[in-house]
Amino acid sequence: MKKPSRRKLLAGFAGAGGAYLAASRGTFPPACRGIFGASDALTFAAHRALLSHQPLAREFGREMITKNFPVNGTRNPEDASYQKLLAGRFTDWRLPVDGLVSNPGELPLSLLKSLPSRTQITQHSCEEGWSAIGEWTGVQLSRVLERVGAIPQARYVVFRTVDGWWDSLDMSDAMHPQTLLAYGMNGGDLPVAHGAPLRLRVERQLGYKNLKFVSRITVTDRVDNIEDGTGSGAFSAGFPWYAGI
Ligand SMILES: Nc1nc2c(c(=O)[nH]1)N[C@H]1C(S)=C(S)[C@@H](COP(=O)(O)O)O[C@H]1N2
Ligand SMILES: [Mo]
Repeated sequence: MKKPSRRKLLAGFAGAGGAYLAASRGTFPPACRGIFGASDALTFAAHRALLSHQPLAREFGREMITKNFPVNGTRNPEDASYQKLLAGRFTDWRLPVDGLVSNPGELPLSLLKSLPSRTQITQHSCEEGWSAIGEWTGVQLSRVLERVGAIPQARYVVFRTVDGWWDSLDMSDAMHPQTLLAYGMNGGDLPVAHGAPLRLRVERQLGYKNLKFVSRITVTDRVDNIEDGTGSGAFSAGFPWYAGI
């Protein structure tokens, strides 16, 4: 038999520790297999155990804003209905919200903009190894969830995007004060390349969790019955679900 590598052993311990912590708190990341899964479970459980008072990610002064914030991934979705909405400057754009909510429906962009807003200057860290500081303005996801009446059984919020990405947050991250549905960047409208008209900002998680071009949100008590059951479209490509930093 091949001796397990040190890395695998460590991952095993981390996984067991993570699983123990997670189980003792009655919470698990949806997908926790493989090497990434083990350490992701540990980060997740450690954050939930140690950071249960919802600490804020660091915020910066305006002078720290990165001049040319990189664009990563989709720059301008080809989708025909997206292009039509873009041509109309997103005036007819709406966000469908469904699932475990007492008021499902489609929220116009103007309504999202009329809710109290939050602006935060934070550092975005891409899993590919770059980071940049940007100013984001939007509505806290918690306010949107309150508005649509997310019911107490709700445990996750699932996000879909125009370009076929999807991901989920558990309620702790969904309700975090810095979790935004952002429509503004660096004092102006959110540029198309950065996900117009609406993107997710989750400041304590890696770049790919910050979905651009959000097209639907679904409130749910389980993710094992959605798509491949892993909770994240990035998981099958080898990226952990939680991705906490
Ligand atoms: N819908 C969608 N969301 C996405 C991506 C994408 O290609 N499509 N790229 C992700 C990655 S890997 C990163 S680092 C950030 C990049 O955001 P930016 O282009 O505004 O820098 O968006 C994330 N969200
Ligand atoms: Mo990224």
